[in-house]
Amino acid sequence: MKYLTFKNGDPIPILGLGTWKSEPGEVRNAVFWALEAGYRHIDCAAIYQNEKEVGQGIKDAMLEGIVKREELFITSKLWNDSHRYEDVKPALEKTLNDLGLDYLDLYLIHWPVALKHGVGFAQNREDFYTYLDVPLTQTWEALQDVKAAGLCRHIGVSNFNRAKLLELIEAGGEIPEMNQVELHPFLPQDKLVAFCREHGILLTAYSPLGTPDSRNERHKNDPRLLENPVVAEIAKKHQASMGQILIAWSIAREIAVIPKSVNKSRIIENFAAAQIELDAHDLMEIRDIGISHRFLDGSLHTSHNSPYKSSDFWDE
Ligand code: NDP
Ligand code: 1BO
Repeated sequence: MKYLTFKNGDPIPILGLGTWKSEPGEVRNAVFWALEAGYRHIDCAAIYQNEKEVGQGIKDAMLEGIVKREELFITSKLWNDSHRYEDVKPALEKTLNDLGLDYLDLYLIHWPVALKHGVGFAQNREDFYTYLDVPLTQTWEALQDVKAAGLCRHIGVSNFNRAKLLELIEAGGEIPEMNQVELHPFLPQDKLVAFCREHGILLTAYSPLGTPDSRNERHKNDPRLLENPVVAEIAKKHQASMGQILIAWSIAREIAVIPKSVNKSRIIENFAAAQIELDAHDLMEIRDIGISHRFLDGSLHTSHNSPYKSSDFWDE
């Protein structure tokens, strides 16, 4: 397995398992199969409402001697309703309790959007805080403090654009160690990637397969990464699946990647993508793919009379 390296020298496995929309009832097995197959990096979040089952998969794998805690890299994310300083530590403690762990390897601010405590998804204007009510620097200070207290080893953010990252950098404390954002050939985000590299911020690519989800009617006309002819041609050349090429593309960019699957054979297939080396010609073909699309449209955070705009989290 390839690794990326944090500034203090700690490694993060470049390929991990995503768990969003992995239902309770299936995610325990997905995590267990992943650890059995060799994954050591699992991406979680409180809002996925499945951390207890993820924890069960981890626990069972440890009990069977498949993996030790110190070999694992577990990420979770602070939900939007716990951005106030006093809410951060209890939120992290709940996640740790649900996962059955005593520390996380990485804790991220999930979105630069604050909701009133106890609100899962906003239904009206009253459910939101603004940046004046809860500045991002307040939440970031709390993350630095839970790290200092030993509850997590590394801290970072998710869905942060350059302006929001700069706001934290200019506050003068610790620079975020990770930014987890949507990244795939339809959304390479070259400027954000360059900015993060300049500031020593690692990146994780979410929705690397284009989050294909036929259950979601609203997205039925989205372009499909897993049906793109350029990706298909490169897959044929490498005798690989299209999913593997998409995963290998992030790895070639030295960006961590967290494909989600609850299917045992796809979990194994995705893991094997770490062995695929794309060449310069493949990367050029993908660069010239000519389709630009963001799958996660962010409307969740900008609707219901929200004080937030998509420009609060995205540049391009
Ligand atoms: P992905 O791009 O990983 O796509 C997942 C979908 O692809 C599932 O429907 C899965 O189905 C299917 N799939 C998995 N492997 C293959 C394969 N080899 N070939 C064909 N289909 C495949 O989408 P996600 O949006 O889930 O992103 C991955 C992870 O990133 C999330 O699970 C989450 O952990 C994280 N994330 C973080 C966000 C954030 O705001 N920070 C936002 C979105 C995601 P099946 O399970 O049946 O295999
Ligand atoms: C609730 C949407 C965020 C996925 O990580």
